[in-house]
Amino acid sequence: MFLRPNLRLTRRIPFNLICAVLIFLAASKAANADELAVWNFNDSDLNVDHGSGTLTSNLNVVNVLFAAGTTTNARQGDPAGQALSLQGGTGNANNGRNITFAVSTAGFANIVVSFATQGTSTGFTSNQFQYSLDGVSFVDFNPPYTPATAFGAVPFVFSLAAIAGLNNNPNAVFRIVFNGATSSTGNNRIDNIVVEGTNATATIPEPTTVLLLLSGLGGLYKLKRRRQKATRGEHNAGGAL
Ligand SMILES: [Ca+2]
Ligand SMILES: [Ca+2]
Repeated sequence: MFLRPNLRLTRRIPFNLICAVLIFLAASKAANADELAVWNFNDSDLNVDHGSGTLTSNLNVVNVLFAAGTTTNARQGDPAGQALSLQGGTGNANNGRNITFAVSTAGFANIVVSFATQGTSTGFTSNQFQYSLDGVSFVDFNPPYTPATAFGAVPFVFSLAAIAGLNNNPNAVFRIVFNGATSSTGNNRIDNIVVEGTNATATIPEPTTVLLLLSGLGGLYKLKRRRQKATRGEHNAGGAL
């Protein structure tokens, strides 16, 4: 984007202030979220599909299935494809069990976890999102949630920006504990699990970027002064006639 300064305005605004604003804009751009791990389940497995991470489940294996997914919360142009589909199991044995996904946040901050989900009326109706700083102790985050019966257009989003211990943490782990299933085939689908954060090392612009900004703005300022002098010269010349 080319910034065309209002020359009349720049005469009144301190040069340093303009530089500070430009630096802030550069820093804001660098702070865009990066996807650390994405599971789209389109290949009907638990392996991560973009980025790095490990997803495991302690539900009975026969109740870990895959069914039609959604584009809600999909990234990088992923199609709906398949979704993870988790069943209550015989005797609702899977109540209290979980899926757990470990994603290193090394170099990143402001961690956000999101996913699309839906559930049948006899599926898991009370699901608790948790995080862990060490992969051993898990902490409830937000109250339990109940999925709607269809994916809908809005994903569940858990912003963990306030949990400083999750920043720059190679041992960060996230978990969903499922409860409330009332039939063996009652189920929840989950699709497009995304763990993202902002690059903690890129929120301050590189020194070269700052120098480029300063030199560019300096050049514009000199050009403006030259034009002003030239204009004054023309006026003076015209007045002498
Ligand atoms: Ca999918
Ligand atoms: Ca996969």
